[in-house]
Amino acid sequence: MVRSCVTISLVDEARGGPFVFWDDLEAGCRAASELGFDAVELFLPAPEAVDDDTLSALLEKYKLQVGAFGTGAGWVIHKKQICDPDPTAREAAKTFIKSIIDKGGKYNAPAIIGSMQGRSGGNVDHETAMSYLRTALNELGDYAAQYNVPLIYEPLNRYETNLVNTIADGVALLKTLETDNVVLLADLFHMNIEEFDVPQAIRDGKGTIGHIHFVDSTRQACTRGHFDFDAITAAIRDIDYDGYLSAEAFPVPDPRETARLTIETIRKYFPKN
Ligand code: LER
Ligand code: MN
Repeated sequence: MVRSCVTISLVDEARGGPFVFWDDLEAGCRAASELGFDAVELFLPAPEAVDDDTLSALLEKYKLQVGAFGTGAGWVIHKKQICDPDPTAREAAKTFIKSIIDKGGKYNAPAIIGSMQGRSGGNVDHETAMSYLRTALNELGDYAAQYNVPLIYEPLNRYETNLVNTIADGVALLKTLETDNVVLLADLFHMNIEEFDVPQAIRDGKGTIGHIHFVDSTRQACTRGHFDFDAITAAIRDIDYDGYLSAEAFPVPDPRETARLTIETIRKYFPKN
């Protein structure tokens, strides 16, 4: 069953980024719950930014799950990436991601690797960068398995990485891994830039897509762009997707309206019985 999710960012350095609710975890959870979301996707500056008792109490109070924890703060605040030329820095990047995986383990929530993947360039040629990426995904995928959750890897558009830009390249990458515990994140915003045909790319990702950033072509809420959600949701249904549709969107015109339009679109195509 498809489940609904909305982002909450507590990362000051990510301001201006595509997150719906900001700064106040309880206010975000309250709004998510009032609007009928199943879960929240959390962007924390570091795992200890929210203590476990506080988070557990909020989830219980507002009847929410955590859909996933983002690791983007590892890049925007701590400047750690898994393709760094310096081996010590690569290890530090993996250590940060492990700390987010540990945090998620308490909530049955996977971690997402997006901007922390980095890119090739400078002293790191493409093949070397891909080998660093594979090494990290193997290690971190196996690490996440102790919590019975996958590790989520996100192809990004060409302006954010030059490693993996499409779902097809993501599928090919997964085939080269030793671990079977990594899934792909299909972010419709990145796909709008990189894919020939977004619904077909979703179909081609069948069996590998474990999380979806559900957003319109403008990176605003569904209906505030030119996507054909009839076609996109038909593809999501065709692949028997049963993960989260998560609103990672600019809060335009405001956070609540962004969340409302997202859940309205989710409910239109995936009504609750
Ligand atoms: C994160 O989910 C994402 O989509 C990236 O664009 C953030 O840099
Ligand atoms: Mn995304």
